[in-house]
Amino acid sequence: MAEGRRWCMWSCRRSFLLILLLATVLFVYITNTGEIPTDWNPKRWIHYNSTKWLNPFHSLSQNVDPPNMAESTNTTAAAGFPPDTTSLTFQQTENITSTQSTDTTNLTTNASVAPPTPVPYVSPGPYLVEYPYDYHFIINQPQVCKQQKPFLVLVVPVAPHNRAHRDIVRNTWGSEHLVLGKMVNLFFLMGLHSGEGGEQLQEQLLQESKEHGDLIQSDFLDCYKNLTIKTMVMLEWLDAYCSEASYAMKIDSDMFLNLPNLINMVLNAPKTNYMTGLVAHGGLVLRDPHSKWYLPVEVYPNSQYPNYALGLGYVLSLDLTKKLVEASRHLQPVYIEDVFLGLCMQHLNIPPTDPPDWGLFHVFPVQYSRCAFSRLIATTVPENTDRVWIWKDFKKPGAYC
Ligand SMILES: *[C@@H]1O[C@H](CO)[C@@H](O)[C@H](O)[C@H]1NC(C)=O
Ligand SMILES: *[C@@H]1O[C@H](CO)[C@@H](O)[C@H](O)[C@H]1NC(C)=O
Ligand SMILES: *[C@@H]1O[C@H](CO)[C@@H](O)[C@H](O)[C@H]1NC(C)=O
Ligand SMILES: CC(=O)N[C@H]1CO[C@H](CO)[C@@H](O)[C@@H]1O
Repeated sequence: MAEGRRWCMWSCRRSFLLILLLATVLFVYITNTGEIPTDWNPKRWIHYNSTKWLNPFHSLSQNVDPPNMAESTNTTAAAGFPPDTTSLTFQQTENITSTQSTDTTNLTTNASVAPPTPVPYVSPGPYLVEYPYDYHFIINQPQVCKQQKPFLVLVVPVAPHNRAHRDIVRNTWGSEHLVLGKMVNLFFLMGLHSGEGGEQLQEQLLQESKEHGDLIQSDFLDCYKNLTIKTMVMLEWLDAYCSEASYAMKIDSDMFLNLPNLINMVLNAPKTNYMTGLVAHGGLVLRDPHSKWYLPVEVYPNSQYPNYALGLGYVLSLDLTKKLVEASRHLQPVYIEDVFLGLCMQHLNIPPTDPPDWGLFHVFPVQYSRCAFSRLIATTVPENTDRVWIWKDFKKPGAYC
């Protein structure tokens, strides 16, 4: 199957030039950049994300920047990819092309540049993902939105093996389907399990899907580095199967969500071109190769990202799904999913909207109290908190504050 995909990558994308371009880019990465760390450290994530979004409020940018963030002065107003970068890449491509045309057979012996035929798969390198690409849904719920006509669709990205997280969500905020008279549907989105025990897990997923009817699985490899693929596949799915809904929210499985407050917010929000959440203003591009969110200058030359909504929970009007998918075709698919959506929004010239109140979305865990949680929309919760207990306590009748 993998071979099939690789072959398809080759034949479907007719353009030999493109492959060569990717090969060049890969070559440049391999020679110029370090590995990014594969571990996943939530504390660093929180630190980094909070750094990004705190900047505008506390002018902390100079104090809390990780080291090595000082960046070239060459930042232009437009945060796209300046012509310089592109032309540089193309120059190299032409160079390889001409080498190839005069010396076809010997190109393959220089295997570090282009893999030998007939396995022409070319990795996009560590900072870009394989998107756009014709991924397919293996588990799908094509009828749910058509039949239930939700006002709001919740999509929770989750790893295939993470049944426990799904069950917690199903037993807490995911259990609410009619909120303030509005229909809400919940879906879990995943890719293919990577590693041992794939077949058995797949059986279990099919069973779970029969039981709950809320799983969506696409055939990309599910791993942290592929989150951008997950997000784009989510948008494609929403556009294909839930385009009649008014709003969608992407929310991580370890969050607490106050649905009535969310519904209240969107009932007073614009109906189109609307995206909100915890919007990072002037987020800095991390240039330390050891950072979890490192991006080399070659991939993104500006020192700041355009405004973007942090990935832990953001809301968008459904009209945006199609537009974002279209916009993504014009951009380099960087692996940092929320940043990539920010770049797509910038391409569309639609800035993300700040929430009506800064207390509504929290990236720092909020200590649980009925009063505090009654005033927010979404928050991370302290590690090792019993989220089912919180939920039960929160749903008890009585005054919140
Ligand atoms: C690549 O291009 C540069 C400048 O265009 C040229 O000097 C160099 O000889 C070329 N290399 C090859 C292998 O064609
Ligand atoms: C390929 O390289 C070999 C030596 O590595 C050489 O003998 C041969 O002539 C080259 N073929 C072409 C087409 O240049
Ligand atoms: C991301 O998914 C693609 C498509 O399934 C796969 O080829 C690639 O290896 C994955 N990336 C990683 C880092 O696993
Ligand atoms: C960079 C590199 O390895 N170039 C080699 C490509 O292959 C030709 C012929 O086999 C060699 O002469 C080059 O040195």
